[in-house]
Amino acid sequence: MTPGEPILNMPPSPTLFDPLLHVGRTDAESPRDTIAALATPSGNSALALIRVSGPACRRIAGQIFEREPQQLVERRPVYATYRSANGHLLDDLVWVFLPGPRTATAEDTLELTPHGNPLIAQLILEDLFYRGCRAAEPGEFTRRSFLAGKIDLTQAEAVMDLIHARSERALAVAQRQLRGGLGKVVERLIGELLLILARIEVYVDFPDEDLPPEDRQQVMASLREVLRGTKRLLATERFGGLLRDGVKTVLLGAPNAGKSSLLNAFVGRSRALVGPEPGTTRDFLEERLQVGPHMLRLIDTAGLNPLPGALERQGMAKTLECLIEADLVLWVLDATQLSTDLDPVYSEHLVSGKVIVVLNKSDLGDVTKFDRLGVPYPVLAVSALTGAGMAELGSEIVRLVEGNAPDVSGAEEVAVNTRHAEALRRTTLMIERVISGFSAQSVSPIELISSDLRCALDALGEIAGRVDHERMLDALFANFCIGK
Ligand SMILES: Nc1nc2c(ncn2[C@@H]2O[C@H](COP(=O)(O)OP(=O)(O)O)[C@@H](O)[C@H]2O)c(=O)[nH]1
Ligand SMILES: [Mg+2]
Repeated sequence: MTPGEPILNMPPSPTLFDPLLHVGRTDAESPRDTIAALATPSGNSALALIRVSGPACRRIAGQIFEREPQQLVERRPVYATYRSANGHLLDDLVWVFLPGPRTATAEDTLELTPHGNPLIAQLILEDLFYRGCRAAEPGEFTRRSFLAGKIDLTQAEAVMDLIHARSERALAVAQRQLRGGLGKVVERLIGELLLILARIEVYVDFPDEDLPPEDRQQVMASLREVLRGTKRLLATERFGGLLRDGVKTVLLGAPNAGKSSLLNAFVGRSRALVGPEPGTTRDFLEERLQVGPHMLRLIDTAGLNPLPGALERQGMAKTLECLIEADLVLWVLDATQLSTDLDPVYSEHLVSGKVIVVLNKSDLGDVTKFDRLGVPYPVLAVSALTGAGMAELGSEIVRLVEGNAPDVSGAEEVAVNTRHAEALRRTTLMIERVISGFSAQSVSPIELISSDLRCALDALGEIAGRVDHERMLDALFANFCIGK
């Protein structure tokens, strides 16, 4: 790389642009804004990425890199010097011009890769704004992708999930959703519902005719099938939460059992205070850590002292709150003074499938005799001090978390978020209403049934961001004739 004129010798940005040197939008361009933003975090790094999208990209790239807009190199990286509109050298960088519609936003796109200095990025952005771009709103590139029909809403959400995923498993599910995994499942359900609607809707226009019993049965069978589908999707909500928010894991136990030591052993450093006198931990503290393919939010709590002081009592109230919200409980027992006594206030929140009993201080006691603890949870002996048994504990945690994984195999594996779940609950409700409307005891008028079905379709359509299903309906109806 040939270093250009040093950045620091440039005049400060307010005086950088000569107002007489105006280069605005040309009339030929469509009224749609061309947006620009830094796509990488603002900070010092080897490189930064600036994205520009919109109709002015070609003109602006032509101006900056001094080429005829029609003769821009397309889809290939070009190394060049970036000069601002008033002739200042801003950086040597690589740029790529991607003509629409074969781009993420379907618009002409320009990507610039300057050196990763926030000052350079800022100067380049100011120059781009001066040349007619405006600052992109948060998520605006993805939004344009969605509006252009390049991705559905679930894929737009998956972009966010992918960026924020903190575990391998969360990444894998986000990747699948980004590839349209969830969208496809939802589309299939929509397709089935549309067929049902088409089948019964013809009778709305012919009130004298009634749905023949064999059609009625088929419709019922299809409805039940769709209902199974929506319920299967809904069942993935909990796992979706574990992936997106992390597995809220609470260390519970008597004072001195070694809860704080376990937290430290997990995170591999001295995070929590540890001490021989009971009641060291008064407040709870949380650490995020990776266990296998999952992200755990491990919470150390105040010990459960049967005779607490005032401050300890407050700490224990917090422990109870954490316990109630926990996805997973590590119930820590001291192997040298074994007791599974637990105040019912706490024990009532111990649910099989989300509790592991951790026999700590196995380096001091004979753990073989503790097979007979008589608790309905898996029991593992560990030593926070020596690290013995910690790997096994990790595996057991992963096994329990995976126990929540939805039972849908392979390519269909998806995990819905709260927005999807809310729409799915409405869909389920509507389909259940339709099914009972069809049942022998309470036959609803066909108009009512069809309107409920449309509500179910709308709710499902919301998941993918599809609001208008009329067109698809038209196409479908065209293939139907009365009596079929
Ligand atoms: N020998 C041995 N001592 C431990 C072990 N884990 C914790 N301790 C000790 O037990 C005491 C209480 O530990 P701490 O983590 O503060 O317990 P907490 O009150 O449950 O948070 C400290 O003196 C620790 O050093 C262990 O696995 N082996
Ligand atoms: Mg402690």
